[in-house]
Amino acid sequence: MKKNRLTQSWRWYGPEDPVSLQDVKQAGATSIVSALHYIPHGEVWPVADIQQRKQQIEDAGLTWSVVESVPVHEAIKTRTEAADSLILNYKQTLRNLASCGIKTVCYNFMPVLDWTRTQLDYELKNGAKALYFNWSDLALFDLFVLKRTDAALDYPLEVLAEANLKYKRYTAAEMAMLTDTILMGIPSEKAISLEDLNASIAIYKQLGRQGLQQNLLWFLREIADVCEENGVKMTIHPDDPPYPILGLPRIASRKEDFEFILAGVNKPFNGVCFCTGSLGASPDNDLLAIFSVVKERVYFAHLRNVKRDDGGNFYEADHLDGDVDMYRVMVALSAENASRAVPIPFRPDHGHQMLDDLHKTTNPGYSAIGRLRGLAELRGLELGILGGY
Ligand code: DNO
Repeated sequence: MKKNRLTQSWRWYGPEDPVSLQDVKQAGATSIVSALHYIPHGEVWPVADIQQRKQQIEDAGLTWSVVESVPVHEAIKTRTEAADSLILNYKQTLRNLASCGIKTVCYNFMPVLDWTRTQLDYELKNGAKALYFNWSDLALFDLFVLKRTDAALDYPLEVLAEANLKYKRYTAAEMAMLTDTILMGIPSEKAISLEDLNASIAIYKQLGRQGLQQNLLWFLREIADVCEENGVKMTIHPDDPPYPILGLPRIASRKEDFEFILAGVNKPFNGVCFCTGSLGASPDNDLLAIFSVVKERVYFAHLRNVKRDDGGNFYEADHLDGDVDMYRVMVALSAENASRAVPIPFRPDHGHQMLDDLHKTTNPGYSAIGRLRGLAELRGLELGILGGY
């Protein structure tokens, strides 16, 4: 009997992506993870636009399996005035996607900033480049660029000392680069401004962690009917990195957070995107323990590795190297997948900028060759674990 394999997927930013759908085919993925990044957050995605993207993907012989992301507008996360009408828009977008047959949706509930790194070209010994997160660089930005009140209270003394040294040493260009990197978010969407970030930090301070948790539950309850009626599965992406930064609350970082989210709206549509790189950035997270509590609700996976140092800084390592035990993760994921009628899609999350891609302009983390390597390694790992086809 043929064994259940995970669906090999690939993030594609759309026609502007320097990695073409032909490249994706050559890498061996069969399904695409995509989003209509050009539509401003909060607006309804028209059926015609969804169909057009779907057609482009299908014309290349691929399928559109997951939407990553339908972004949750800040007004929903903070539940301010516009939230009620924005929820109506969100629901309409879900209906429209479902009417086109696209029913797995990834989203996050991270305040203001999506994933955060302090460097996008951290050079590894072999010359490849990786994404990097360094606490003293974050502190440097926080203290001297953002100038957040009481920021110094959030960092250990060694980190503050290092940040002060860097402040004396960094050139204006280096400071500007650091600022851009932190504010960037998704490459094809616009970066946030310092003013907006400061204003949002004040709003989230007011709201607090519990307030944000309640707003997530409110959001999930609001969309529950539409998801159930249309067979939509929502998958929350873990916080990246999985701890508070810049004074912003975090609610999807640890095992308890996921237990809270899944129990809070205990319905099958309420699922998780199991992102090993995000969760693995915290030494406190036991990934297999987290997987065991969420596994039935995992409808999407991001497989990536990280290498941490003693100070909690980390770079993105090769997919089969680093602090995440990818072998054990794959064993657990494959076992769960074996019981599924619909295989779980996974994508090699990020990849090093390497070989020819070092000379190209690529989306940070999303160049072709590093991900191709990651995908090849992961599919081989899976096949070995399954013991054949
Ligand atoms: C980073 C990605 C995230 C993810 C969103 C999901 O590379 O994994 O940006 O797409 O957080 O909403």
